[in-house]
Amino acid sequence: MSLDTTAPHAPPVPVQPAARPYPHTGVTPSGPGGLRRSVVADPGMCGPLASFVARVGDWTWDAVGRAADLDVCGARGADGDPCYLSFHHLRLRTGGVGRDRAEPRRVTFGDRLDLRSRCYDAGRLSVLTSHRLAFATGADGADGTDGADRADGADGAVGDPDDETRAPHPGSLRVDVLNTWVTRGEHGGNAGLLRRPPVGYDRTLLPSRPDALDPTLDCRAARTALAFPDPARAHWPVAPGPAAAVDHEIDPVSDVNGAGLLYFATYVTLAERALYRQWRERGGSRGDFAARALCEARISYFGNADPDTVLRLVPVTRTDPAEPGYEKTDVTIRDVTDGRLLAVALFRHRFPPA
Ligand code: YXS
Repeated sequence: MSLDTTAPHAPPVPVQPAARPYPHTGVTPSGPGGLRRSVVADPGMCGPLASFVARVGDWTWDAVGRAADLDVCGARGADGDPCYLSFHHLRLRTGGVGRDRAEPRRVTFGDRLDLRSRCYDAGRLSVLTSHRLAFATGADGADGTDGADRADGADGAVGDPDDETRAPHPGSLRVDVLNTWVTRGEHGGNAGLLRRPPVGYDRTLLPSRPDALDPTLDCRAARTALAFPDPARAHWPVAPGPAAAVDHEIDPVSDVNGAGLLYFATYVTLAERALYRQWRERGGSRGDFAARALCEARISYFGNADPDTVLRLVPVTRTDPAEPGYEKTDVTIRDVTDGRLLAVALFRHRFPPA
């Protein structure tokens, strides 16, 4: 290729070489059951919320493996069958206000992130992992709970920065994940998973879970009420518009993980898709949907499903009467055939970010 040397070019702007890569795999132990990890955001964890959540899942398995000194990916029960550290409950909360809110969709290629994770014993067959993720340039130590969230008392008080139960600070988000060891029952299939610990799993290596991180009561309530308990927002009216139920045939191309199970991050994709469809039916634009700031996402997993299953997702959206751009949506996911409840999810969004 020859260059056109006659064109009136502006003098070239010197381009600085990209900074040297952050230590991608920089992981250091940090107290009982804990670790600290330097992360450079790569394309696989950016964009869709589910991609980010999937990465949190990988971090979770890795953290549990290190804390419990176990090969989580190769775990097997006494009968030799695989045991999976299945996702039972996930709660993601973002800290900060307006455009500074540290939400997953803000993460882009090359961002330097500081991850602190701690695994707790949550019963004979369960592990609770608390992740705190901060943009490396952001603060993680000042009081940054969203003012409105704090005012309604929903996100907890801000206090001791080492308190594992506190709400996220500005520039940081936190994800608490409850995992339970499961295996397939004697008939195989995904519908009737059984609790089963793998050989070599020693829960005594993990510190005990703080009571404040126990989601069990909320999950039990969500299972019957089809929404997580939320007294502070109980007065919010249901947004007018169609109750847009979405049927989804499990897609073997995208929905199933390497163990043949409906992947935990797929539930997030499907629930968000139901939200989006409802948003459009209410007259919302694509751009506005993407511009909303995610304050919280939460999901309880009550069951799995085989690949030939049709799922029905029903989103119910409520709006803050005092701030119309502030919405929460509860989503149920069921097996259409027998009505079996597979999951209950919650999303809280603010629009527009101020
Ligand atoms: O009443 P108690 O105190 O005994 O408490 C009950 C429930 O309240 C509580 N519980 C929960 N706690 C937190 N989160 C929940 N989602 C939840 N659900 C229930 O636990 C106690 C026992 O509940 P129960 O009787 O329903 O348990 P179960 O033995 O009948 O069923 C437990 C599971 C885990 C087998 C079942 O919930 C299940 O199949 N959940 C779906 C798990 C799943 O498929 N996750 C997504 C895929 S995981 C994934 O993608 C991984 C990468 S992997 O490849 O590993 O699968």
